[in-house]
Amino acid sequence: MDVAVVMGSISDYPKIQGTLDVLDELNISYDKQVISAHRMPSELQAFGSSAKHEHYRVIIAAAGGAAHLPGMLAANTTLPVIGIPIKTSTLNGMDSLLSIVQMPAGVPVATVAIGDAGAKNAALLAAQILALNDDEIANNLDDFREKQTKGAIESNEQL
Ligand code: RP5
Repeated sequence: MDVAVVMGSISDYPKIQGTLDVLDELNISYDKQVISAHRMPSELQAFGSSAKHEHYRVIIAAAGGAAHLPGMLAANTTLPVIGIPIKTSTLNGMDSLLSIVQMPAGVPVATVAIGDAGAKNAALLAAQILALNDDEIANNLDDFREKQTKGAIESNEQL
């Protein structure tokens, strides 16, 4: 699999559907699993440490609230980790965003926006990383951008 999609809770699953849809659209292979940083700390460490040997090339990690999952995965691997801050009901995802984005120097997490745009952009950013060494994904990305541009231009017809 090219991409590991990891979420902190099954409650995050519906909120990252956009990630999976974009990965499907670009024909990128992935698998998905729940690994809670706080409820499954040993599993988190084992997954992070073995991710490269499992031949993943990018990790997308979604978490909400005290969102330590992306950062702790990044601490256990040198694969690129993209963090999705889940929109929470209590603090609207600001808690998730700040937990994910404020990594200390030395352990980066590429953090996308809160909400649907972030979920989709996480997949697109993963695709752009993979496209550096994969012509099929590069072509699929070009098609995606072309379609997107065409859609934006054609939206003028609705005015
Ligand atoms: C985080 O806590 C998860 O990523 C989720 O967004 C949040 C709440 O989890 P649940 O209590 O719904 O399982 O670890």
